[in-house]
Amino acid sequence: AEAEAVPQGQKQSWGQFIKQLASLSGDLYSMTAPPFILSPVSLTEYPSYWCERPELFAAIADGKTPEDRALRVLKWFISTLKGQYTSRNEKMGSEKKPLNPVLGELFFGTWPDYNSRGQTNLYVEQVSHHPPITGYYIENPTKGVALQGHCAQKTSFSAGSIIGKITLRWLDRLTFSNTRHLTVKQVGHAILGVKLPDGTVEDYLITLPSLRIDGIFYGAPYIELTNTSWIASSSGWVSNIEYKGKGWVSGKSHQFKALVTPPGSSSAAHTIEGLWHETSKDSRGVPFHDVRGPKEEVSVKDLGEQDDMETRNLWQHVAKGIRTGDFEAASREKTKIENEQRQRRKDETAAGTPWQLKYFTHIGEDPKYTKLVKLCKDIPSQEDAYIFQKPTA
Ligand code: HCR
Repeated sequence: AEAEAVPQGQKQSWGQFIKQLASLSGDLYSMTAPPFILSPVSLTEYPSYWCERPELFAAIADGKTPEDRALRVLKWFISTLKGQYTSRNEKMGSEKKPLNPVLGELFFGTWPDYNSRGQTNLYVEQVSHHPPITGYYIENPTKGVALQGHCAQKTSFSAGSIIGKITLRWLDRLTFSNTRHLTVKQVGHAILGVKLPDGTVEDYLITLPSLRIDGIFYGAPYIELTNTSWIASSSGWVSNIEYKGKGWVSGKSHQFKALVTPPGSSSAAHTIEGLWHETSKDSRGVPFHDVRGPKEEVSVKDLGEQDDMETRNLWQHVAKGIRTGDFEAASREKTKIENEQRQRRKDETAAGTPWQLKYFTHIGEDPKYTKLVKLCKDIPSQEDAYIFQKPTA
């Protein structure tokens, strides 16, 4: 049963990949992985998961009170998790290793206006290659709702429990290896702005959950969310979301419990519990969110209309190789892109003209984060950010 999801010819390279993971130092994306685990999609496409239910994003603006809006923000946020963390399993059979974006890589998309919900626009730019950091901005100008954020990851490898290690010596390798997992701490945050009828803007700080990647030994990685994350509003309403997976013996995958607390209070006015990839209810049994129905994938321009730096254009030959199983072509095309990038960086250094980001500006401290983080517990008191601005020309 060992590593049963790994194709015959790739077991050795999967073993080497796991060994590399065990001595993980830094960048997971630049590690060489066997073809079966490669995704043809670049990480710059991932921010689209934030808006695959655009009607929930738009509906935040229809909230009549700060409490109503805080609940709508929570409902939209919880409803994004299924796409963010289980969609590769649904589409490709397991979690996959995304393409590692190049510096300045761009991804744009839209969700059309429909039933007066307004059009939603997505702008993504890879703001750093090493470490990989992705900046994103999602707006629904008609409704006055906008989300600005950035995301990086810190990854560590757990080699298994002590019991596991003892078992390794006297029993079989499987028992031991079963407990190995990757822990991915998401670095970064998002700020959601909601324009109110009086022209003022209500802000929400959104922090990101930690991930545990299990199933690695079997070659069938999948994600569970762990610890807690926060949504803190400038109105004073705060949601604390706790994530749990299947226990050692029982329990269900993808559980969450959210406590929604009014300004200045320490006791929750609402408790929402359920499974983030399915449904949840409040403490009176009233249904809260339901993501069992279809979602809307982002619409993207045809390849012919895309700029050289736009994700799907840039990676098209690599993606085709991965999709058609022509891994030699995929690897050749990937090397071409990487060499071209190395040369660009050398030329820039020689000319003293570093790469200029097009859509985002880095700031060392995000004032909105610094203000709203005071409503949260056990997270850094300040963070940097990437501020979106549309190019003028
Ligand atoms: C960790 C991960 C890359 C980062 C992906 C992030 C955190 C990116 C931001 C999105 O909003 C949410 C998101 C979802 C993904 O679950 C997460 C990826 C899962 C795997 C991937 C690793 C770099 C690849 C590991 C390689 C093998 C073991 C699968």
